[in-house]
Amino acid sequence: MKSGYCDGNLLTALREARRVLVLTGAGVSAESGVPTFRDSLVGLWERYDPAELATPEAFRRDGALVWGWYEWRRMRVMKARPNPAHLAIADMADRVPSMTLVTQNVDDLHERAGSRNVVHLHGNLAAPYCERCKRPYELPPAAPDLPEGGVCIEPPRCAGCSGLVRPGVVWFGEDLPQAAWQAARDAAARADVFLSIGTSSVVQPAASLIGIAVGAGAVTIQVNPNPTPLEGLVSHTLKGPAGTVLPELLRAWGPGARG
Ligand code: BJW
Ligand code: ZN
Repeated sequence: MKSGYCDGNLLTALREARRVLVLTGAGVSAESGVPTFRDSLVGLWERYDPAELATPEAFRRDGALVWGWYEWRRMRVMKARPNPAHLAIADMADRVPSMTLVTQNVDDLHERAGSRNVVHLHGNLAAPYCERCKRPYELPPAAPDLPEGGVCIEPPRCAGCSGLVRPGVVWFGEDLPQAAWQAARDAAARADVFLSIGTSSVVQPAASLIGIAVGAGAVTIQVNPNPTPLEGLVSHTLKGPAGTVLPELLRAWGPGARG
């Protein structure tokens, strides 16, 4: 085995896998310049208070503050590009008979890298909707131009019922989209390989998916430059940035049975 990151058992598990679940978090988009939440110094929650910005109560209290902050985040994503980690994950789908990509990310960088049928557990910055009647709101095509952290912007009103339009993300205390959560749980229960990439694995219920996979006998792999609570649980830890580790893993994997 030549790869510095992978051992033979791991590569055998990948090459023989029939159903793979890839769970991604903010770390996968970090190398595209999209900030994570909990990394020291650079994480969003180091600089901004989630209780003031990422709860339904915060939106009710100060909708303009919350909408402006999410517009700034949306602008950053629109200006970002997929990185080698997103591309490697898209490539992986061609190497296994069945792969489910479940993301906690609210950006569209997986889709822009070529991944299809991405399961978004925490919604999407580009899919705001009316908080009253749930009607989707169509955003203007141009990226907003906002300073760091955004500015207060009154949220738009729904064309159907005049209710307030809210960001299309899942805030603390809110339920996950039912269909996405069901699809993720089903994929975890069926997976023979589970890859957890770029997530701190502290936010529930997403962090519970790996337990379902372990219970079903899956080989588990974590890709992260930093320690997480999964350290003692996973079968393999690949320590390093996803944009380096994943292309390396694919090179070691080779073309795979499906060419
Ligand atoms: C790299 C890298 C590189 C860096 N390469 N890696 C049970 C117990 C305790 C609490 C709860 C519980 N059940 C529910 C809760 C409450 C809450 C929760 O989990 N809180 C915990 C924080 C304690 N969960 C909820 O409220 C959820 N709702 C729910 O469960 O409803 C029912 C219910 C409600 C209340 C009580 C009980 C049940 C909803 C959670 C919604 C999460 N929303 C957010 C914000 C989305 C909108 C937005 O974008 O603003 O989602 S929070 C934030 O965290 C965001 C992320 O998707 C999520 C996960 O973060 P992620 O992706 O892991 O990022 P980081 O920053 O944490 O980690 C990045 C990692 O990357 C790090 O490890 C780095 O090392 C690594 N990294 N560079 C690879 N280059
Ligand atoms: Zn409405």
